[in-house]
Amino acid sequence: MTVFTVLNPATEEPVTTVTQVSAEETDLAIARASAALPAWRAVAPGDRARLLRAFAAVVDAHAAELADLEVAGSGHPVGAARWEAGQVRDVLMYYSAAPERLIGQQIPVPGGLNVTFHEPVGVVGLIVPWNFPMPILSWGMAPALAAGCTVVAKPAEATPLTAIRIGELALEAGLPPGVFTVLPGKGSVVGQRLVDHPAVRKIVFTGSTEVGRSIMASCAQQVKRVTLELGGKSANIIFADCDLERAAATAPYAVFDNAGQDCCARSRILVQRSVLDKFMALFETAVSSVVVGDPASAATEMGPLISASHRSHVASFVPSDAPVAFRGHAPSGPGFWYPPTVLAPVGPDDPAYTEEVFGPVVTVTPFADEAEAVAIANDTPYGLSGSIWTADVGRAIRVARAVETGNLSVNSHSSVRYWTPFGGFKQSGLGRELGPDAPDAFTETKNVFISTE
Ligand code: TAP
Repeated sequence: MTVFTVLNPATEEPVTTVTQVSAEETDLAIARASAALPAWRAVAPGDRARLLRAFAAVVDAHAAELADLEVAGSGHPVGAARWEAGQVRDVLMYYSAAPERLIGQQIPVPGGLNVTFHEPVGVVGLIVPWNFPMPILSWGMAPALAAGCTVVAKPAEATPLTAIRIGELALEAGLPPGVFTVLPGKGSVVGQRLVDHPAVRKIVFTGSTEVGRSIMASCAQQVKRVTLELGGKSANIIFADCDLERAAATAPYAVFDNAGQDCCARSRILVQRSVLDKFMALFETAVSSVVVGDPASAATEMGPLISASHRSHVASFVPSDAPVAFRGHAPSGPGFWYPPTVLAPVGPDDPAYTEEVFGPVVTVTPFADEAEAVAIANDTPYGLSGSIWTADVGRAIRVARAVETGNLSVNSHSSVRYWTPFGGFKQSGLGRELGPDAPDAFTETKNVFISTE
């Protein structure tokens, strides 16, 4: 039996221990999920909808408890953690409308008609990273359950607490046993078993591009369905004609949210050269104002990094001779703290400029014109997110169409909404989550001819 100690990233104190699931126990859970599938897919659509709404209500009733768990176990600021618990409720409510809307087609053909059905794909394996344990769990869980699939979820080893609790709340809400199961454990054990087990018909993976690539290769052995939400290195493109004060004031939150441990982090700021000096002055003021500290305090905007090893990884992008333009604050003493850090000017080969740091480190690069801004933004194997700041509507649309990325915002620093599609171009992923079509990704289309002769 392996036991994992969850540490509070803000204090380095143990929060609790979690017994990790073995490969054999994973097989048993998959067998229970397979056994639960026929009855779950047969639940009348309206009743499945009611159960998902009941699940949402139970999550809502425990939102404060879930948020406190995320503060203690993941170091998220309490304001963010409450929003994240609310997101689980909202995503469940949104997809509770889906069971009654899994609508097929009727296609006229000679001698009869064809009808299509959306059949649940089967048991879904959901593999979740440590950076947003609650929202990312819900993004896969809710549409899969709505589509009539059963779900076996593996939270990240470091942050299992909220997922375990949400698994308990599902039972409390009345979901039948085996329909939604949470298995804490290692990716190399539980995650790999979900990928390899033939009874698991689809994998929904969110995590690093490196692990995603190997999961895609393993899934290919069984032609297993897979959705991949992977890394990012997104650009925040600031044109001279924009509201520069607003662009600078929000730029810290575009990259330092969740201490930069955000796949959508706009970790490359591109600024039109004519306003570079003015932007840097405004940005320095904004960065120094970010409130970094005790995650349990309502005023805190940025907490610690997840672990000591991750802090070492982030720090490796800022060697002693790094071009640090300025830094924000971070507490000293216990906790995996790292201050918001701005690097400029950076060379095009600097790893902080080319690689996903997944921490509060951002680079600033000047550009001359629209064509150069687009070329720099696209000069990355990733394509997940990004922002464009300009007062010119035509340019906003031209640049939004030209940047090879899945989710963009214009004159805003955020682009993720559960009722709009989310996912990446290039090595940022495969497939889309969220939005109205998400349940379709958990179904197979069955086409049936009915003779009228
Ligand atoms: P990973 O190391 O890739 O881990 C993600 C999940 O996969 C964890 O649950 C992990 O388990 C599991 N895993 C590891 N090896 C596995 C294997 N061989 N088979 C099956 N599962 C395995 O990523 P991370 O460090 O947790 O998260 C950071 C990365 O996720 C960043 O690159 C970030 O950009 C990306 N991310 C992307 C998005 C979207 S939506 N595109 C959102 C959030 C994060 P363990 O915990 O045991 O390692």
